[in-house]
Amino acid sequence: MTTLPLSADLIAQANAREMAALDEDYSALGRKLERSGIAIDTIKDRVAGFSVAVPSWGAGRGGTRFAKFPIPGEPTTIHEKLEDCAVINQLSRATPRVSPHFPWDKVSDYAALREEAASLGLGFDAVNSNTFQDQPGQAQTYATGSLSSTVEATRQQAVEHNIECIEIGQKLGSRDLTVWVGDGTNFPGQQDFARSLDRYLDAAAQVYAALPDDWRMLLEHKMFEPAFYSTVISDWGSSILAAQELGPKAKCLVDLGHHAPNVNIEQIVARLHRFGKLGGFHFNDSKYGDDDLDSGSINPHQLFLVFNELVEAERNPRDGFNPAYMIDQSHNVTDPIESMLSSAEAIIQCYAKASLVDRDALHAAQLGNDTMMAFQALRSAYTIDVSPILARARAEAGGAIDPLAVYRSSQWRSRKAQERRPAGSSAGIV
Ligand SMILES: [Mn+2]
Repeated sequence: MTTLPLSADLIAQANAREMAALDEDYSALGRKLERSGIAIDTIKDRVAGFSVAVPSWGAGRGGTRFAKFPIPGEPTTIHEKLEDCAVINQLSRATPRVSPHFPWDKVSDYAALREEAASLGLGFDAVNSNTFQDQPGQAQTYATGSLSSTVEATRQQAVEHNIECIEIGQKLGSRDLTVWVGDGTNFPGQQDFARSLDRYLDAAAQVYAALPDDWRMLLEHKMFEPAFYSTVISDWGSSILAAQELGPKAKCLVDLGHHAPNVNIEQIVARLHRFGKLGGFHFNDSKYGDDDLDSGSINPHQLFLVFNELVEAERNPRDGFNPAYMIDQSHNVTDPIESMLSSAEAIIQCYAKASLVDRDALHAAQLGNDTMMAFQALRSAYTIDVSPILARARAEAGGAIDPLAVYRSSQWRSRKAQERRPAGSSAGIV
């Protein structure tokens, strides 16, 4: 039995007020698209079939190295986080899965947690391991790294933690393990580049060996931070080499913020797909580095270009193209529910726009070296306002035409502020 957190009547009443305007906008856009030979309902159906996972930790306020500023009513337990994730999904109908993180989301009974999520209309997505922080009572420190540490007992501890995450994930219905390690160096000469990678590969192979047949191991690369001179899995090159060495169940995960500024991420997407190694995405945006800003808030055009490659990839699948999509952001100054509603909208808009690209015209222009018309094939899709398509898909699925307005009118956060214990204000990147 599913019990969603917000009143269905509240959503229905708000939608009733918006419906006439939406009908008008949807019809007008439908006529415009029809002139280009596109049936708007086929795009709406694609939008309705698209979903993106939200991270459990994203439901809480994030922070920087300097501070975290909690808000009243912020969730502090996995149970409260699931409740907030259910609000996001109820309004957006686009985020039906939660990506958990261990040990942050540890509970004693995972079968019960799975049922609790299901009762809120949620399932679980990729499981994330954590070998970049020390936990109370932990035998070995990760100060020397984890899967690549020179200390054998530390590597072993990291391997065992990842295997435990797989076991938990099996109980939760997950099928992916995402592995990001903070391993790296801050000084030239601190570690040997080749031997560090050897140790990582050897330890990662032990985790890989524990994967069930239908699981994937998603390797997340990151150029810097917390290590600032070198990182063991620093870029997509290191990632794909490691994934190729580990085996077919190892894939690469692209976090949009984990690259040098101005890197052509859409080309990386195409490269990884070409070799059957594109396994997943962490959506966010950035201005300077791994800022973890809201998806599409800084560079929505880049997000569109990434989706353009993903739609191309969908048309030319290799090795079971089925990337795990997740939002990975740090909500430092907004209500996390509002940020994730807004981000899901930005992500799906780019997916819808990429779906509108006239691929025959694009490919013909590319083959004919007609640079301007190739560019215009992308530009004309990018400039279309697809928001009526998203709103219609949401409303038909029981979500809100205007999710932010309904969320505000629900007074969810202030009601939760009466019930939930206050969150701590410790610093910390999430
Ligand atoms: Mn990430």
